[in-house]
This record gives sequence, structure tokens and C-alpha cells, in this order.
Amino acid sequence: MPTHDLRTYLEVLETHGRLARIAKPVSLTHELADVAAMLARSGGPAPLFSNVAGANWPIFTNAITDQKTAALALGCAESEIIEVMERVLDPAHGIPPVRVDAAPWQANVVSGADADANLLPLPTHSRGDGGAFITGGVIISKDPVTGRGNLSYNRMLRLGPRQFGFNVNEWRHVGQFIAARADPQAPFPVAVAIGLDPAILIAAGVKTEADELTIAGAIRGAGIETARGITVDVDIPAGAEIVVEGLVHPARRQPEGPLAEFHGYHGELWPSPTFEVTAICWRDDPIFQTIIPGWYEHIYIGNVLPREPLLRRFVRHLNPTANVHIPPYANGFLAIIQIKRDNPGQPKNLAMAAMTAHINIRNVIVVDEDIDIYDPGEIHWALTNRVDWTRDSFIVPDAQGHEMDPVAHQRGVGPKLGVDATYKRERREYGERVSYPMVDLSAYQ
Ligand SMILES: Cc1cc2nc3c(=O)[nH]c(=O)nc-3n(C[C@H](O)[C@H](O)[C@H](O)COP(=O)(O)O)c2cc1C
Ligand SMILES: [Mn+2]
Repeated sequence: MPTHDLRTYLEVLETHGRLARIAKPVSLTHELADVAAMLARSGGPAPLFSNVAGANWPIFTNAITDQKTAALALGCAESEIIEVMERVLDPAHGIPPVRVDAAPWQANVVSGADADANLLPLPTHSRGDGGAFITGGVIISKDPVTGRGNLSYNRMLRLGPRQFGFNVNEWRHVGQFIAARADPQAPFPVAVAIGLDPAILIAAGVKTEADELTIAGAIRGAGIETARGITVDVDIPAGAEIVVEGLVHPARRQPEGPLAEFHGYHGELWPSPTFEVTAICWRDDPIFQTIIPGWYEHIYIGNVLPREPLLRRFVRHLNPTANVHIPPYANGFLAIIQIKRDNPGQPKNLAMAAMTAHINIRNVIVVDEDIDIYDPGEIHWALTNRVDWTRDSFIVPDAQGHEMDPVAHQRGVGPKLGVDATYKRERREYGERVSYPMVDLSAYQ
């Protein structure tokens, strides 16, 4: 069955050998995240933990951590990922959500004093994290002026049975919605949808002026079904496993954090607004979903999938057959460009184009077609064996980067580096690169 919710996605993963059912007991504190992080780092399958100590619901994570799972999530070939993302990011291709009267998550509802956040199996992921967080929930909100829907990620630190810290950078849409009201300090209603079709997870990571659900609709080729919240007036994906409804209190702030951040370090405590739980709803036998913070899925959703299309457009303006990738292990600060080399000066021009596609891109490495751009070892080989650093690299000092880039100074101002890691045959003529084809080892065991 084509993917339309988390359960159908798990079937797709299982069919392709990309789901690991883990029945051994694991702890919510660190151990679950350690296992999941290890699986992501080693290119392993996405884990569904069925026996988590202290949790009465199974927990799924690593929905999208590499090219294989990104392709399965988008329902395309790995070679088509950027094409599909380019098409669905174009607002002209958006498909609006469709409201339905009932949703499976309305089967079980607790509200008021019974809405206890301890029902939710919340992991404490990284050893530097300040507590148990909802990291894989998608925040559903509504523009108070236009009524347009909005999806976003806002990490939520559990502070008590009915209270969370709610992290929102001011310039995010939720921050703008809160500020745009006649009384910016008044409580602001939102819902947190957990356990979702990965099309919705991908859409929620996109910055756009449209309702991000129209992007999820474009991915699926049909409007995403939504149902009205029980205690909040927002339209929530009907296929969600779990829904937490509540009020963001801009005037009631609490220290929130630290959490493993996208840039690869633990951040600071923030004086964040708090979130008051008004209802918790769930499908029968729900599956909880989390995102390991500061790790592959976080980067794939936030930096890789939404940014590769524009990067490719900038680069292809100069070289129409170039390929690009933003590797998840480099936190979105690195872009790899692959070309069939012709003019010896072009790799540097391509690096300059890539640097300006997104402010986060700080380092750019240009390689030949015989390098696997998804394999960090291959990139390292090209850097080592094809770069004369005195001639093949250049630095632009004091360019605009991301303000949280660990290398940058105030306001993100920092260096950008371009590296031509293509083979300069005109300097030294060797034969083909040594290569042994992959074999199926099972035929030899
Ligand atoms: C896994 C993940 C976690 C994120 N956590 C936060 C967060 O806690 N606070 C925040 O302001 N942005 C966070 N972001 C970034 C934005 O929520 C996200 O990119 C979204 O596009 C912003 O939506 P908006 O454009 O509607 O404001 C996160 C992004 C991802 C992918
Ligand atoms: Mn938005």
C-alpha cells in the first residue's frame, strides 16, 4: 500500500529490509538514542523498539537518515530525490489538505487534569540534554491573521505532568503568529502531531510562506487529510498516531535546554515560553516517534532535503550536468559537487556558486565522477590524493554564514572554503584509479 501514514511507511521500510524490530529491552534514558544513532551512523535499518522500559507504547525513529530512506519516504528512486524535492517545493505544485470529520487518534482522549504528559514515552536522547524532550513532533498552528495552517518543529522539554518548555526562534512562523496578535502575550493554541507519514515530516522542515501541508500533499499527489483538534482550533493530520494539544504561554517563561543541536554541539538554556497540555489523544495501539537530535535525521529533514534543490540550481547554472549533495554527517555546513571535469578553472567557479546558495554552506568540495559522493571515505580519498592545497583551495574570509555555525564569529560572519578535489591529469598522467567492483559476499560464504 502506498505510504499515507506512519504504519504504511513501516510496511514499506520492512519490504525493503530497512526496518529493525528491536524486542530487547532498552532504556528511555540514552540507550534508545545510542542504539538508533549507531544504526544511522552505520547505514543500518530504522529501529522500532517494542520493549522500552517504562513505556507502554513502542517507539520508532530514524524515519529518514540516508538516501535509501529518503527515496522510500518520497516514493521515488534515489537518483530522483532532488527532482522530487524541487517539484514539491514549488508553491505552484502544492496540494491543499482535505478536512475530514473523524480521525483514528480521536479514539482515545484525555483532557484537563487527566492529560498527563507521563503517558508519553519521552526519551532523554543525548548525554548533554537537559531532560526528556519531544523532538519528533510536528507543531500544527494557524496564522491568526490569514487563517493559513503551518507546520514546524519546536523541541519541547518536559517540565511537569502538564507543562513543557517550547523552543521557538522569534523569526519562525509560530513566533510571528504569536507576535501578530492584538495581545501578543495571550495563550496561543497549537497541536503536536506525533507518529506521521514521512511526507509530513519532510514538509515540516521546509521554510515557505505556504501551508507546509500543501508540500506534503504534493509529495503524495493528494491532499493530506486533517481533522479538527478537540480542544484547539487547528487542523491536525488525521493519520497521526498521537496528538498533544495545548496552549503556548508567551508570558510564562522557563529555562529550556540544552539539547543536541543541528550544528553538532549542545546549545544553551533558553528562556522559552511554556506549553500547557489541554488534551492528549491517540490511536488504538499507537506508535510513538522521535528524532535523535543533532544527528542524521535531524540534518536530513532540516538541511539536506529542503536545500539540495536550490544548491543544484545554482551549480547547474554553470554546469548543467553537475550533481550535488549536502552530507548529513557535516551538519549542513558542507556541500559536495560532482562533475565531469573539463575546464580546469571551473571547479572553483562551482564552489563559489555553491557558497552563495545557502548561508549555512561554508565548505565546498568538488570531485570527479569516479567518487561516490555519499561515502565520506571517498571524499577523504579525493581530498588526500587529488588536492594540492597551495593551488586547489581558496578561502573567502569574513563571508556571511549561519549565526550558529561553530566556526563563525558574531552574526555568522566567518570563512568559506572551496576545494577543487578533481584529478588534475594535466599535472601528472596516471592510468585509471584502482577500483575493485562490489561483489555479493553471500555467494562466497
Ligand atoms: C528536527 C528539527 C528540530 C527543530 N527544532 C527547532 C526548535 O526547537 N526551535 C526552532 O525554532 N526551530 C527548530 N527547527 C527548525 C524549524 O522548526 C523548521 O525548520 C521549520 O521549517 C520552521 O517552520 P516555519 O518556517 O513555519 O517557522 C527544527 C528543525 C528540525 C528539522
Ligand atoms: Mn511556515
